[in-house]
Amino acid sequence: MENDTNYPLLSKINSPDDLKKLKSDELISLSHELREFIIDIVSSNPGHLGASLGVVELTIALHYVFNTPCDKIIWDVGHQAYGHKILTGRRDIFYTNRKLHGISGFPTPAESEYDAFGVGHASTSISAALGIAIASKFKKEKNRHVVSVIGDGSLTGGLAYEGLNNAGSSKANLLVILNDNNIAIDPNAGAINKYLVDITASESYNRFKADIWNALGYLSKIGPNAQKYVQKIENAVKSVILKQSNLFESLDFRYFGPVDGHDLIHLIHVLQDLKQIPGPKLLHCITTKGKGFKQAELNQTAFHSPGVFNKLTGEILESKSESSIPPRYQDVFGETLLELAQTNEKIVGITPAMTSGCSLRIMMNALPERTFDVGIAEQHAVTFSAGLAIQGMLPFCNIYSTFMQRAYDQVIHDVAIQNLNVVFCLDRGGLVGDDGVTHHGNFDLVFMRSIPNMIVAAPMDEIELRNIMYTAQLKENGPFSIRYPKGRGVHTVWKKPFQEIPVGKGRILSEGTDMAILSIGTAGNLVQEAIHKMKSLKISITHCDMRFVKPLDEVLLHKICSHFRNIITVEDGVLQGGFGSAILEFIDENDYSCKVKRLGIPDRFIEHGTQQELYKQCGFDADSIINQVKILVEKRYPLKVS
Ligand SMILES: Cc1ncc(C[n+]2csc(CCOP(=O)(O)OP(=O)(O)O)c2C)c(N)n1
Repeated sequence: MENDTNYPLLSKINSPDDLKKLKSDELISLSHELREFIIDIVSSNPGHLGASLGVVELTIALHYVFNTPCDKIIWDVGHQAYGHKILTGRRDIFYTNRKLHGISGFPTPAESEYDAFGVGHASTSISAALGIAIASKFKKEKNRHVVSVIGDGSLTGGLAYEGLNNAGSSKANLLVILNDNNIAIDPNAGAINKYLVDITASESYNRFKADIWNALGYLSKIGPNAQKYVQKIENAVKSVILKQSNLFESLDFRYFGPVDGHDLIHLIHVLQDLKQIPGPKLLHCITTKGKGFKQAELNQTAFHSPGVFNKLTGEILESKSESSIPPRYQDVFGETLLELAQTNEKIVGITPAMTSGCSLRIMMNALPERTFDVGIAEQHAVTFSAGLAIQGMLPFCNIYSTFMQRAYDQVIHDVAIQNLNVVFCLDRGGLVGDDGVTHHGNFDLVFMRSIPNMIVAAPMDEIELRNIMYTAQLKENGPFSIRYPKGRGVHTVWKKPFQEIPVGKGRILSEGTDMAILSIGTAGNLVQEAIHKMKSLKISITHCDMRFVKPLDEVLLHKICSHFRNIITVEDGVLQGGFGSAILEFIDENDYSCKVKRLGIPDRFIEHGTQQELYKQCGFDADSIINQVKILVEKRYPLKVS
């Protein structure tokens, strides 16, 4: 890209050192180029857009002022770090973002020394930054600065407060930048959001701010005495602070701002000044999500992660609601829950900040008083559901499988021990594709099946999903978990009348004589594809969709295990302790001598790629299943018992 005429400045930035050579007006031109570059690439190679556009100036200012990679910048979630990646040596490979073997969509230390901490889940940056700052103290790296950049949405997560609480008392050198764009993916929920709006609009705070900035303007010139002057100002405005009772000040942070996060030159001056102030401090930056791309500013939720779009018109090109193609699982969940809630008034819907992502939006629009977006707060979502349930409501608590990892104790302690009727709908179960390692929902079958009282269901398609959701609300079942994947189902006509599915009852999809394949969830569709492709091979297979990992359909399993010597299990989840392991346990406990080959996700972290590419990589796409069948046949195991 050297000397690219479209990007005359950006094409010369190979590391933050190059950035530091630019003059003020060039830095501003660079911010325009960086924005254009992100829009250009993300329009054809989809990823997160709005968040990165919103922090273009902040990104340039941070790398201009701080000495990265020695100084550490920790991006919360990391979906806003495209500019950071491009400025830190990954410009020419940015087109591989989120693709198989390409760069990750999130900061990843293994990818670059500029990625100070691996992220993907929200609200971790303050705790991580504090750890890094304290470690630097131990290592006597006195000049290292540590910066956490956290959004107002991520500040709704409890972990952020645990970090603030600890950091405030630690006196560690730590700068938290609150990137406040007044939205998460959907409009931000909760009282913190209101607090941030209030503090931004507050007159006395603006006066306080003016005092601080006047002093800071002075600080640039006085350098080493900065601490003394800040102390003075603090004393002078203490009464204002106390009256205002600033949340961050009360946690022993020095609060600065709010500042305009798009005024690059001012931002640079502010950061240079803050560099001289020791201890924990927070800079409140106001930004616009999607800044500089009109459609992204106007429709911030859709442009959080828009898919392919026309970079000139802003039209999103991948239609998300065509009737001629199977529906997205998330929409099946959303529409089905509304249908059920309309006849069962105990049902309430809960999401931790994924109202659009999980399509709870459908119920929220129709029944707003029975639908709750609780912020990025998975632990709270679960315990809140438990509270609702103990009073006789029936919460459908929808949490992406990967984010449910956060709330494991709440599931056990607050729901399962009390055997409460909470239906956990785990969206994005299994390999999610391009979001990669931090977002795959690979562990839920394992961690849910080990909890007493928990029913663990994984429907194979969208009709089954509807029927299992219907079943879950028919009677008091105790905790009931239903997992389904990212992406689309297999039927174009799916809104069929509800049918109850007996809990723990699997189904036989095809009957054959050579071997049995047992599958759970949507991996069953890969088995069906394999069987279809194998027709010419004349291998005759029984395929069971087990539907439930717990309770297992023991009647069906006795039948299968007494009839077949060779069994293959297939799951879109980790093999260690998962569905296949449950089958092995059954075989062992019942003294069967079947040989079981388990296909699923191996014991390593899986990176990004399309779902199909990753199924293949893990060895359970249709072709891998066929290969496994052939291997078993070729090994000439006796195919049937006796
Ligand atoms: C624990 C967890 N829950 C949910 C998400 C999904 N998620 C990704 S970005 C995001 C919104 C973050 O909002 P904010 O911090 O304000 O950043 P913005 O996108 O507005 O820049 C959410 C909910 C996540 N990454 N981690």
